[in-house]
Amino acid sequence: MQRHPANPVVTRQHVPAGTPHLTDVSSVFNPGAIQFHDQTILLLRVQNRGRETFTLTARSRDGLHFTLSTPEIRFRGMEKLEERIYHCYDMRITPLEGRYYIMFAMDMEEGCRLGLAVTDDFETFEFLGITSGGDTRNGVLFPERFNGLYLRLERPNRVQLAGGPASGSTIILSGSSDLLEWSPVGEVASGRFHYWDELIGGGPPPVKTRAGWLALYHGVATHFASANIYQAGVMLLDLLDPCKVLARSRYNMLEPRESWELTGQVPNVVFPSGLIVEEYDDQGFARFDSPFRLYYGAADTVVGLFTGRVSELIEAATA
Ligand code: BMA
Repeated sequence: MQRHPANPVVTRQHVPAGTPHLTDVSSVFNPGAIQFHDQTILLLRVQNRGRETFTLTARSRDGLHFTLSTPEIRFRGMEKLEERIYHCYDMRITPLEGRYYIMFAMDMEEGCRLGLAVTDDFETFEFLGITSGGDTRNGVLFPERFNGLYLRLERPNRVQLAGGPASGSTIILSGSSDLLEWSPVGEVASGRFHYWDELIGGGPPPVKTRAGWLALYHGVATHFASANIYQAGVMLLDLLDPCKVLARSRYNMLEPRESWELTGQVPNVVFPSGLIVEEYDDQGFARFDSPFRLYYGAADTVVGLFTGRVSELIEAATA
């Protein structure tokens, strides 16, 4: 597995001029990613110099050269919410039953909630609702139902990072019959204190393989006093009962090393959020020899691309 030599593949320079509140932005990062017909689409988190957050669409035919569209995405129906919403961010795109669902974090007065939107064409987006009660983040929807139940990974915020935002050390599985009301099903995995993944959160939506669900995640090492180091790792979850962890990477598979991962708005961050697997078999399992593209946020400032084969992700989980 390797970083693409053309990294970082999306930066703030990609934002076209012309929209006043999107002029000379600070950062473009933590993208959701999907292959849509012959295009790779990214939903990017963009921050301007007012530290306001917007979601921009990026499109590419080769997965490398992206064109960004302005203005930002408008989630139809969100304007009807009475509560104040500060930021919507970290979009995860899941293809499910012929539509594309987007789960994202919403910073509100009482903490972080999970919002859900849906699109069929990546032109118009319908806001479906706030789908969590308590403070939670990193909501990641599975691409199919399990005995009629929709499932998602989420990461309740229970830990306060030193001088920083609320975070958490346990990924749980929740279930829903309508995608709107969710209740916990069980615990999936917790942080391993003293090691690379002390605090954890789900990454891109899980990918089905014959070895289990490939679930990339981020882990934060907090024990370096001045820095939280965000890294990426991978778990394999049981195909029928995703609460069961079959394997989990002892080593991170990607850590901040390049200058643009080590330096930026928030130093020492790689944040895996968009995974595209090229080839699936006719029963919907990702092929072991299929190439993958992982789009990730680096230092909360730019987007990186990491590539390899599905088999290498599985090896990383079992190493
Ligand atoms: C997490 C989230 C991510 C962000 C990371 C590093 O808590 O807010 O969106 O990339 O922190 O700042």
